[in-house]
Amino acid sequence: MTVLVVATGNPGKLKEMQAYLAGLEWELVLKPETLEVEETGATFAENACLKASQIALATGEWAIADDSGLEVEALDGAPGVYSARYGKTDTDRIERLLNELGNELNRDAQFVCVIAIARPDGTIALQAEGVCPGRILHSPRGSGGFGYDPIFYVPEQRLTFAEMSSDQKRLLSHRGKAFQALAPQLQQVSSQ
Ligand code: ITT
Repeated sequence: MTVLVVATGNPGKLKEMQAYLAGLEWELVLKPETLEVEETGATFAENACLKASQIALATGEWAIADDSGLEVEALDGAPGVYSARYGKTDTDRIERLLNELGNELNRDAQFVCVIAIARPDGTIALQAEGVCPGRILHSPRGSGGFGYDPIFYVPEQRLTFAEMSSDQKRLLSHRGKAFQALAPQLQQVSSQ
């Protein structure tokens, strides 16, 4: 089985990525904690490719990275690629977002995720994007998931991501959609 380094330091993402990759012909290995990549890109795609490429080059193995974030319409797309840097903890980030949005009536938002897979020489083999539309609540609801999940409400399900089971979030989420788009190629690449 080919080794695939999962290039994330976010435990919430890691858990979800492991679930999407289970059953494929890859031997999943965690990124060494000390190996960090500076996210200098202006887009999710640039940052996903940067992380996958640099971790692949540093380890000499295949690597997979996820760059994702929340785009809020009334905030002109913020926090976007800065979602992780919007505050120190998940609670701080949620509080800041709710403060900035205040009583704004337009609560429309979307989660975006780009997944990139790099070969051991750092070149990108696969890339896919997934988007999940929703709304920002006025206060958090639910205890599952991670990050902004408690304030991200999906109207069709009448639930926040944090109120969904992991299977439900997996089917609907931005990350789920990116992995669904990658699935056929993932199978091919992993069995080469
Ligand atoms: P790595 O770069 O090490 O993977 P990170 O947390 O820094 O971890 P990003 O730069 O991609 O990752 O930032 C994404 C941020 O967007 C993340 O920290 C969360 O706050 C948020 N986010 C992404 N996907 C999410 C999800 O499914 N649910 C809730 N919040 C999410």
